[in-house]
Amino acid sequence: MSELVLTIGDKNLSSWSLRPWLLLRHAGIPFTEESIRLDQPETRKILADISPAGQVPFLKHKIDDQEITVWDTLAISEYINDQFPEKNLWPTDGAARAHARSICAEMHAGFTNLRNLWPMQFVREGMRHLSTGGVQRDVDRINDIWTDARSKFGTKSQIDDGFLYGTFSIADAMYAPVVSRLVTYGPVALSPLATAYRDKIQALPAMANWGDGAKAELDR
Ligand SMILES: N[C@@H](CCC(=O)N[C@@H](CS)C(=O)NCC(=O)O)C(=O)O
Repeated sequence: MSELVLTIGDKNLSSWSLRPWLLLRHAGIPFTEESIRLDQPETRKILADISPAGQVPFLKHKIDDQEITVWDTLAISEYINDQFPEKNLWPTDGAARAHARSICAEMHAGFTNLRNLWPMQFVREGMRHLSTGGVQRDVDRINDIWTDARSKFGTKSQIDDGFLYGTFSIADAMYAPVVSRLVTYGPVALSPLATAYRDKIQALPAMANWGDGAKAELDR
């Protein structure tokens, strides 16, 4: 018996939850989803009781009578990659993989202006926000990252499905919440390669599915 259980937060709000969820869903890896409502009076206590870091997302892998818990988005992504090597969730080319790991680390540790001033509101549209200097710097850096990855690796890979490194990878999942923010708070000027990449991710069936879930949660 082997079962993956991913615990996530509200789909409209929880950008960190979207990342491993999209990774599993788009890669076609079966998993069970559990959800905790954030920003409720009881949220802190529930998270403190069941989540190692008191946050979502976290993953439980039940294998027979053993249970492995993994938390924090990058660690969850690495664990999924280890468990399903045939999915090639890191690019197979060494230079592309080094680039992908670098931009994932950069996303994990940075972009605080974008995160704080443009919080993910997955199903809201047309929220026009002034681009303060800090947000514009983050958007410019993301534009450079996407353009660089697509021009140096994605467009040159043997199979180019339009993802950052050609085929779907952890890096695409890590940057998916940024796509949502650019749609919600845009428009912002991007290079032609970055624009095409944003539209590619926004059009993924898994993104639509997450949006349906977010709408259903808002209606409850
Ligand atoms: N470094 C963590 C960040 C996770 C995080 O910030 N989760 C937020 C939701 S998006 C959370 O659990 N907030 C609830 C809280 O902190 O009380 C990761 O990479 O997974």
